[in-house]
Amino acid sequence: MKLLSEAVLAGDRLSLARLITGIENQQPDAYTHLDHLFPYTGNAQLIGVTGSPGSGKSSLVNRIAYYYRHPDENQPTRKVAVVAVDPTSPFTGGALLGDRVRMRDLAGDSGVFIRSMATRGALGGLASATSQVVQVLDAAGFETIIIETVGVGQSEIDIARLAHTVVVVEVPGMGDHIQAGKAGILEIADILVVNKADQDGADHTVRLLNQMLDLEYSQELENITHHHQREREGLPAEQGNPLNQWRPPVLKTVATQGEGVSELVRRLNKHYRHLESCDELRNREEKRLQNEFDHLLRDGLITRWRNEITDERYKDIIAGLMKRDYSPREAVRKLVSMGSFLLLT
Ligand SMILES: Nc1nc2c(ncn2[C@@H]2O[C@H](COP(=O)(O)OP(=O)(O)OP(=O)(O)O)[C@@H](O)[C@H]2O)c(=O)[nH]1
Ligand SMILES: [Mg+2]
Repeated sequence: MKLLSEAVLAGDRLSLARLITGIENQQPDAYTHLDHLFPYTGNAQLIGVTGSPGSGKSSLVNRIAYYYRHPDENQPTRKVAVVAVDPTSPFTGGALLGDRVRMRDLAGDSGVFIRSMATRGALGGLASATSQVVQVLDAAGFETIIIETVGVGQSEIDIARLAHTVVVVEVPGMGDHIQAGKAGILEIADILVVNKADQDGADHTVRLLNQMLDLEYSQELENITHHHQREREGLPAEQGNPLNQWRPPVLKTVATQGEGVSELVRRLNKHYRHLESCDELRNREEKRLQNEFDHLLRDGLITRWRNEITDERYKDIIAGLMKRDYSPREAVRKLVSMGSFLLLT
């Protein structure tokens, strides 16, 4: 039973691909292998790359991966995996244009593994499937795992939460778009990239983004002043130490030429060290695991409850709600406090 997960641990690529397919298809034995692999996870640096369609994410991810494989002198090479998640595409299997581009540069390198994933059913399912695929790659010894996803909607935010560092890719001349998507960008970006900097208006977009960040972080600055004042007065630090704040840098890249990529990788690594130094790495990991556990627990309890009661009983409960005999919240409270899921009075 353990064979497949052992082969994955030993670095067998075919087994790795098979297990990922099993997870995508929600095969029960794939989950058993995932359980075997769990003790070997938690080591990889996870990078999320998101942005509008066509902004150059795949080209950039390709360059980042290549850079980790061929770093500047005195830097160790790293094994890199790429998971390209496309919430809008019903297809899967590595047929995306970006992947073909990638294949050309990175083909034949056993230190690189690239995989595309697409929507199957609910988006929440996609986020958890991505999380599981990342766990497999982590256990398989990939030191850096890049998760690429389109847009900045809720599904991307869920996927972004998996990553230690989130890169949001913009392109020149997106002023109005930036205004509209401001909240989403600021919520998730650790690093902002203006790609296609070979096109007009790149500097303008960089300025816009910096202004946006200045507004956001002037508040942080006040918090820091407040923090120092408390320190001088010998008062204990308040929760959420503002000195832990990271102001996202805004970088320019030309992904097609590889310009700006070494600086981007330098900042990626710097952000990772920043997370380490303020214990944020542990906090994020804890939050992530807690989230996953809560989700599974909820799913598990719902499944168990639905297996225990008949469809008729379920309809009765809903009918009670329709008659306003009890509210949904009251119904849940009663069902849960009774320990048995069978009765509702
Ligand atoms: N001029 C210019 N073109 C670029 C640059 N980066 C990417 N492109 C081009 O932009 C197009 C889209 O690039 P992709 O890397 O596929 O963009 P993407 O964001 O992954 O696209 P989707 O996955 O479809 O959302 C391609 O034709 C690239 O060659 C750049 O820095 N400058
Ligand atoms: Mg792409």
